[in-house]
Amino acid sequence: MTNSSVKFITIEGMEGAGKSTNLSYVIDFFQQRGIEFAATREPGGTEISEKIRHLLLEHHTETLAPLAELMLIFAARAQHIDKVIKPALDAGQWVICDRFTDATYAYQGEGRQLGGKKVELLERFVQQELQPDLTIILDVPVALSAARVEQRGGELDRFEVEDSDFFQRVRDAYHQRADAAPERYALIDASQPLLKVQAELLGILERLLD
Ligand code: T5A
Repeated sequence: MTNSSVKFITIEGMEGAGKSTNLSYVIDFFQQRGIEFAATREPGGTEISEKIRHLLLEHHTETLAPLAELMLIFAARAQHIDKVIKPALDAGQWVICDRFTDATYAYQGEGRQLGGKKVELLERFVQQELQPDLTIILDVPVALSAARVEQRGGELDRFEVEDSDFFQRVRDAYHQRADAAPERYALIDASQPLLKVQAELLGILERLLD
């Protein structure tokens, strides 16, 4: 991967890992350098995909079948790719996305135990050749993730009520993906103080543009 080919960056990690906080840092970095980019998120990023996001995060009186959840995530993603990601990349802009398909491998594949094969099948169907060029994983232990969510307060969404075994599987899946393709992933220890996390992030971004 040459630096000039990097365009599509995704930020991953568990609840409270600091994705939103550090996405703002990445946005500032790009703005200060006058680089054109689109910042977006999943599930969501378009009017319709945000409606699907609500369906996914809200509690319902009936349970959402894991396979239905998976299909909704890829429906939102198909719309997001068509309306936001592809047009931005085609226009020569960078795309910085808060979560993408690595989250599906982690949460649906392993958290919900649907397995990676189903995710892979839909990934190929929906994304075709599209893959992030760089995925930054903000890694925190399960207990710290839970503590940050609790500290934030407010109502827990449909994922946040899952138990620690679910989140341990999610974390393990992120590690396995990073280990399997180190050239595509940058894993940052996000249990460090924010300034240290951002110093590592800065190093990664500077190397990208070097
Ligand atoms: N999902 C998503 C799937 O199941 N499959 C999929 O394919 C996709 C795409 C979406 C949910 O959808 C699921 C996964 C998720 O459950 P989301 O909108 O991405 O959720 O939101 P969350 O991960 O729930 O977002 P959070 O806001 O909880 O976490 P963030 O964004 O990682 O954390 P952030 O930046 O808001 O920080 C949380 C708190 O920690 C502090 C911050 O100040 C803040 O208070 N903090 C730190 N404190 C100390 N040291 C640091 N280094 C800190 N970094 C942040």
